[in-house]
Amino acid sequence: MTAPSAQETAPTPDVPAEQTDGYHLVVDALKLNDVETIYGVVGIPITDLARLAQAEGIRYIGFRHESNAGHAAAIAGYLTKKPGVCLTVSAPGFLNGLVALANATTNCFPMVQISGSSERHVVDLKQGDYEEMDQLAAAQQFCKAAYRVSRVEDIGRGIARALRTAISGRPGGVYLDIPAAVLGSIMDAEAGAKTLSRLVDPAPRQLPAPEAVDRAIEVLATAERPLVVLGKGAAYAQADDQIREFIESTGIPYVPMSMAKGLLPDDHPQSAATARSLALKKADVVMLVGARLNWLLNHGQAPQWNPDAKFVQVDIEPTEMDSNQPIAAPLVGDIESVFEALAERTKPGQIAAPTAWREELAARSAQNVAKMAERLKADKHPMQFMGALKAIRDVVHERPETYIVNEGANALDLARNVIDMHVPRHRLDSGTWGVMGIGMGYAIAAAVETGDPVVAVEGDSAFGFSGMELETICRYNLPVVTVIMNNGGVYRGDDVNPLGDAPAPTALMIEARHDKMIEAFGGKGYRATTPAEVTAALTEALASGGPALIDCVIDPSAGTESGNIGHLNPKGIGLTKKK
Ligand code: ADP
Ligand code: TPW
Ligand code: MG
Repeated sequence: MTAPSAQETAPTPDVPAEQTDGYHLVVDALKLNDVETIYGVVGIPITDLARLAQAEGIRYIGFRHESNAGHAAAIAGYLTKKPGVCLTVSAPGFLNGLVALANATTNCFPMVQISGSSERHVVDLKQGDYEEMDQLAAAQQFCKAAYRVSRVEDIGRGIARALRTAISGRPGGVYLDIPAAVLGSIMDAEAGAKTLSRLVDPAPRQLPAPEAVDRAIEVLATAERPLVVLGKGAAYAQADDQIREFIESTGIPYVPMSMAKGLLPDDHPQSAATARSLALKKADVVMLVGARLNWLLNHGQAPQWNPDAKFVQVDIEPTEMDSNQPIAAPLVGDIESVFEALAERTKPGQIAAPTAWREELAARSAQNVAKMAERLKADKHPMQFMGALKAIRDVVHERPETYIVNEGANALDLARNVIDMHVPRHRLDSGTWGVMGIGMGYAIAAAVETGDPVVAVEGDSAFGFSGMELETICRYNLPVVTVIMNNGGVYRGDDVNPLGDAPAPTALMIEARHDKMIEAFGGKGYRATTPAEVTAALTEALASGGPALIDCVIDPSAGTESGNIGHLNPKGIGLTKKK
């Protein structure tokens, strides 16, 4: 199909009442299944699809780059437990969105990427169509499932199937390919309406087997040093009360993974987050709840873990079991059902964390908290990460409904530790891949989906991956405050090229004024060189409720290479510091 003919097939107000077309069927199918928001970037062949969706009452949020629209859809899925929908154009737009689809799949977020595509018979013979690409084949390996709708009467089925696949079982990203010709195809309206269906029970509960529950109870009952690890699957499950009840009634200490922070408030007496190393090293029974034993948990291996630890794992995905360590008690099911079954089948007092263990962890926590307080007290000049982050922490502490989006290396690792969370699902970060570029997309979706304020704490490099979406934030006048930890580089800003004047690979412009960027779009820019200025700027920005950006000038020599995962760096030549 050539570009003009795609335009010609656009839905027009004069589609006769007794007829419908692919555009209308897509919108009708989405509405029928409660899709309220679409995140996307328009162009042939989906511009009119976006227009029609908007005209029919679906909120359309237009982005500047598809990766950001995709990240927004993915985190919307995480926050709402309903698939987030991203709309992209053919080939390049599709590929830009695919990064986010893959990232959503990796993080187990429910998302559907709907992409327009070129004419099948031209693509298949590689005749060189406008934005030609075999998108279905390309998408397969990067998502949970990929489908194509090849006939207008299959649109309803395709959308229902994509939404169910994204949300059921282990959530993930689903690709749905809709060729331009299918969007433009006409069919009888009454027959068309009959092709649509509303999903019944799209994410069915998955109950654990009673014997699996009893096995887990037995393992937990024998523990001397039990530990619960809460992952983002636990946060996603929205079984907050059941999880809290289990933890508090058993007294078992817990460690939250980064996006599970706030599931129970970070200052909960049973939180072992501040005694994490000791907890991992000594725990004899570890109960993983919606958390994979991947690199983020050192694969469950010594020396970080007790080599004799037994694992209980709660996960909806059976194939996750035994992936890294033998699982003594697999609990396959959805977290809410599993915790209900545990509550039902545990005898009073049967699982109880020994006091000695709880006290040991509490004592280590107290020590570490005191150490951290010392570090946070230091108000050095030029400003350090800690100074800026403490200021942010104290301001958002007053507003626990604030969403924190966070990416970078040092900017990520340090903010994760300093900014404590008190409400579930309010910390959104680089996740399983440690990906850069989620920042503005996550921030936009959090604001759009909830209406609550968002503070995006961004490394200066990390911010660059999605920075143009400042315009999107301003266009929709969203309550997003972007705070840049501007240390002038990837990891730090004082790396030099020993051989010449060209900037070092990790260098960024130390004098960059990110605050001026948002001013170009009518937002409020601030520049902060001291923690007091950060406090003042953030307080004012949050009170205003509008888009703002605070460029925090951080010591360029602050920060370590790769943040706290330097051990994953192959031996390299490292930094050459400025004399
Ligand atoms: P983290 O990075 O926070 O440790 P992961 O992303 O590694 O978390 O793990 C999330 C896990 O949660 C995945 O294995 C996924 O299958 C699981 N999961 C997601 N939703 C549910 C649910 N409703 N019930 C049970 N497990 C779930
Ligand atoms: C899509 C590699 C990991 S962290 C990072 C990069 C480029 C930026 C670190 O600098 P920043 O933070 O943000 O200024 P700070 O505070 O340490 O100075 N491309 C993608 N993802 C990743 N993870 C990278 C590259 C990387
Ligand atoms: Mg930096």
